[in-house]
Amino acid sequence: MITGAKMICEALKLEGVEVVFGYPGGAALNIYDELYKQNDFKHVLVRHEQGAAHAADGYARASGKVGVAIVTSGPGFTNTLTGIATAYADSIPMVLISAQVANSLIGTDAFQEIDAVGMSRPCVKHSYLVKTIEELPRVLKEAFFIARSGRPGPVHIDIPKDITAIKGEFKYPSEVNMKTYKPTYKGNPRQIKRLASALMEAKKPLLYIGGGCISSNSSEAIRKFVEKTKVPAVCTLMGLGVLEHDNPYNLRMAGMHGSYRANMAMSECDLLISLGARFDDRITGKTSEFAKLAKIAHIDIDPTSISKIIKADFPIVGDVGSVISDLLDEVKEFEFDLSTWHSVLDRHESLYPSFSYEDSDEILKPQWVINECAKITPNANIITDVGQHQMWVAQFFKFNEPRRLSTSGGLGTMGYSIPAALGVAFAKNNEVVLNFAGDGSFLMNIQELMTLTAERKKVINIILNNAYLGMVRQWQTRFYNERYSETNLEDVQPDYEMLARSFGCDSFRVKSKDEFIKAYHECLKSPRTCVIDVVISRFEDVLPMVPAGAAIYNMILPQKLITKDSK
Ligand SMILES: Cc1ncc(C[n+]2csc(CCOP(=O)(O)OP(=O)(O)O)c2C)c(N)n1
Repeated sequence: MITGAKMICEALKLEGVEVVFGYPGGAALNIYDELYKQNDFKHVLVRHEQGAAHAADGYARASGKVGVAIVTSGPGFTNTLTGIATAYADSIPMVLISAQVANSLIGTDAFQEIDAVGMSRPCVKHSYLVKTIEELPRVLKEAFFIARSGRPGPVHIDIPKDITAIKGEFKYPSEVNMKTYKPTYKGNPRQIKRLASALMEAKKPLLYIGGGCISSNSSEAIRKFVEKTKVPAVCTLMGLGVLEHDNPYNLRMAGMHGSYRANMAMSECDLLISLGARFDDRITGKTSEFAKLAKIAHIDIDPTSISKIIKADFPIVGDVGSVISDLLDEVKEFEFDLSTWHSVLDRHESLYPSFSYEDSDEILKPQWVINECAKITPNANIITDVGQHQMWVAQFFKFNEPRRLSTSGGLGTMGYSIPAALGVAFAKNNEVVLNFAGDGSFLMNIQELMTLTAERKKVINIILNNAYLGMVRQWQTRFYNERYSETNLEDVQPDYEMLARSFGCDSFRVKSKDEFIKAYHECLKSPRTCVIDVVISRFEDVLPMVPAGAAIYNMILPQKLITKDSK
């Protein structure tokens, strides 16, 4: 017989958990007492519970394993909501354990009581309130299973304090048997055959690669498919890295800030095969104009996402890797001749290369900084925050592998990047971990710099500092007649160099190319977490841009095409 708190630790050990991010408090004291006594996994004390959830999320994205966070009741839990919603929006596997007031106090407005399950329900894949010690082992087992299987996502377990104190028998189930939850991994053979016939007839087929290709580890199967069939592919922000940057069939990112060629391919194709993507409005633009000439194949493990936004002609429920391999088997004897389609796409590319910007020697351009980092550290693990800098990284860093980019795509959560980078640093020991943030985003969870220092983890943080909430400023420039309402941060910024130093980081402020390169090399040599505050041009816009609600072929394009991203 062991206590509920001990059961939690035993379950985490049996699940192979290496690291847990958390923050203690009254209702969580029994759990924290048990954590103190064990050596099976590491607990990392973050400095804010939002950081715990984002760190677990970053760890999960980079490692492919389930991220775990533990927090106390009431405000401890509510502080994690943005983090679990962020993970939910991007289908990231996570188990969040929150402590709750004792069972006898639930419903009495007790100190630090909150209806945690009621609050988490809309933004988790599943949630549990544990009522008895007997059910605890099963709940823990199910939580990990649900988080990582099917379409992954966060699972929340709320555990009252008395349950963590009383003892029960600990028999950890070896299997999960839930009648109502059985993900389908194998695609329907009849539908796959139908799609294969359509593909062999298509003149302008196109793959549309989403984050599901990364969570299902399907990159290799997709690369094989592309190599054999020569079908070109566009990707979403979440699908970056599934194809190598320079793969000749990689048309790069599509959508609001996608390339001209990718968006025109979407608009002109006659068969669009969506792989683990969800037709987000940042991709489709005006839905009535989206891929109007195409038959749509929608392949996804989550049946509820199919035909949700755009009606599918070929709905296929299944694991992307498995379905695409089966599809390849059906067409592998066929000789595809897509040369006319490729020459159309090449023409688009020669008109507006993906991606381009106007460089300067007077003032640092963010695109140049990102390009330079890609040159110096091509294999870095990248984290971004949210804003213009995020889109520039997506456009200009060269992603050659899946799980190299951790970014909040679905929810667009500012404040994501420092804690997520902490999680990535745990997943990718001894590799370069590089975080790009804007000056606005960087302040939102800056306290986690302290955690990085305390844990002796190294992240290189680059602040692309335009002294604006840049992405909002861009919309104000273009759609609000330059009324910069509450976005100008000039003269009201902290001294980032001093601030970073106070957290124990190495820090630099740079204004020129030479200074940047020198500082970046210093950071690579340093054992500590580093911050480079990079003063960039203030009015740079992210282009191309599709105005909200417009068709994706209606892009605002760069005026002058001077510097293409360097190969
Ligand atoms: C938590 C949160 N609040 C507000 C927003 C809206 N928002 C999106 S981008 C942005 C500006 C980001 O500014 P900064 O971090 O300086 O990056 P930049 O766009 O300048 O690269 C804002 C306010 C958001 N995405 N998340």
